[in-house]
This record gives sequence, C-alpha cells and structure tokens, in this order.
Amino acid sequence: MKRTAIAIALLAAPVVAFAQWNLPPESQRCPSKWGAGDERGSGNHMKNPETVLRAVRLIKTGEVIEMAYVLGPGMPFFGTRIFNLHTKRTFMNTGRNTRGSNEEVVTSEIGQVGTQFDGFAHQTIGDSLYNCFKVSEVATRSGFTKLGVEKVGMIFARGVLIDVAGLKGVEMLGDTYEITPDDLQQALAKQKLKLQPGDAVIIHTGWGKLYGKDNARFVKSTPGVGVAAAEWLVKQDPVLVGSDNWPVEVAPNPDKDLSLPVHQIFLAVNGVHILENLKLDELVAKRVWEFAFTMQPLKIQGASGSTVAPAAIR
Ligand code: UVW
Repeated sequence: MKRTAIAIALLAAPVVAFAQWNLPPESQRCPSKWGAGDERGSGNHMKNPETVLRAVRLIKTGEVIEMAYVLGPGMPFFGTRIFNLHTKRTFMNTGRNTRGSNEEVVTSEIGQVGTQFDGFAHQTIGDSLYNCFKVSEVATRSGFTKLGVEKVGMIFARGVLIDVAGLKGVEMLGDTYEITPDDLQQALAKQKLKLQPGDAVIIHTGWGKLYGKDNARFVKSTPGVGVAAAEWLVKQDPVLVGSDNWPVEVAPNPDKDLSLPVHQIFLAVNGVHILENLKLDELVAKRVWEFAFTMQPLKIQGASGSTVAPAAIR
C-alpha cells in the first residue's frame, strides 16, 4: 500500500528538468571576497596594472571595433523604459559673429537603455544589495549613497568573445535556449582560448540580429546563460560578463518560479558587473575572439547603471 502511494505521489510531482537554484543566505555571500564594505566588486581587477597591460599586449594593428548601438527611438526597450531626445532650441547670440547655440534635453532611464552596463545598485535580493548594503539605508531620492555607478571607473582589460552560436553552427540560438557551462567550455576549446581572471567575457548568442529589426521578439524572451553557466563564469573571476541580448541570461528562466536569477547571481551575490545589448556582428564577422576591451560608464552619481559605448581594439 505504502509503495503504491509513493509511486502515485512521484507521478503527480512536476518534472523538474533543471537543478533547483536557491538564494544563498547573507551569511554565505557577505562580506564579499573583496572585503567588508567593498563597493567595486569585480571592478577591483582594475586596481591591478597587469589587467591593463595584458590588454595592451593584444593591440597589434590599432583597429577599433565598436560594440555599442546608437541611442535612439528605434531601439528595443525593456518594460516601460523610454528614451526621448528633445532639441532645446536654441538661440542666436548677439554680436557680429552670429554664434548660434544648440543643446538637448533627454528623458530616459539613462542607466538602463541601449547598450548598458549594470552597477550593483541595480538588483537586490529583497532589501539587500551586493555586499549586503541595504536598499532601505542607501537609496535616496537623488541616488544611491553606496554602489553608485560613478565608482566603477575605466574598464580596460583583455576581452574574450565566446561564440556559442558559432559552436552550435547557427546564426542565432533558439528563443529560450539556456547556455550551459559545457557550451562555454566547448566554444572556448574550439576557439583555442582560455579565460583568465580579470577578463571581460563577452558571449555571442546571435540574438542581436533582432535588435532594431524585431524589437517585440527581441525583448519577449532570449537565449542566454543559465544559472549553472553563470556560476561557472563567476568562478573564472571576470571583470564583467556581457552579451548581445538584453539581460545576458536566458529569459524566461526555465524555472518558472525564478525571475532573472542570473542578475542576482552576478550583481548581488558575487559583485560581477554585466553588460547588455552589445553589438557583436562586426567582431563575429571578422572572427575577433581576443582583444583589448575598453569602456567607462558615465559618472552619474548614485545611479544603478549607465548607457555605455564599449569598444574592442586589436
Ligand atoms: C532588468 O532590469 C531586469 O533588466 P536589465 O538589467 O536586463 O535591463
């Protein structure tokens, strides 16, 4: 009788095709490996001059390849985000030199549109941010008093592009394809590359083909790294992880009870920055897998992130 009851219970249980991920308690993630009170997380790699010098040694031809999209009305927006540029006309100064003066007002979530860099104030676990700063203590009406994006500074590091779409022989991974640690390791092996601590790790899914062309599909879902791949990437100790999709991670997550858990794994649990909506077509077409990566977020005091214009130099 008892055995039959267990069998029935097992059959009724939902089939879970993925390893369950649960939030680590504060005692496991704080203080961060960079020390109590640290606000820079993976950005601490920039304190090591070797991070910069390793990138410099990769520059052989001086070719610059841009990795940012133009900010404008044609870009895809996550949720209710906006970007409006109003030309602020303008005036003609007095004087015989007829000097006219033009400027603009931009209304936007300027830290979270277009090609964008996520700071640590962007994502929480309940009330808790990276290194267990509390939103309720550091959020003010005019910005975050801790973890603001102005503290990140210049990132100049070895860039490594992991071509997962190329590994799979497709232009674009499927709409909700979860990139696994195996995918990343196989792609690296195929490209004859090894990651090093302090690298800017960039993942090509091919999803960027939809950017500005089919924005509705671009933001509806996306292939990207899953929980296991994110945890593997964290172990490689990168300065940041970026991708050509809007959240870096697979969305929706295969575990329907989780909302963008990889955002929490990178930003809140481990203090690793992420970089979204990268334009990777030129790098991929030219098969540039290793390069000097350069980018500096805007110094917006107390902001959660920054629109950015990264570039690869080789
Ligand atoms: C969220 O804010 C969840 O989105 P993103 O960081 O991907 O822009």
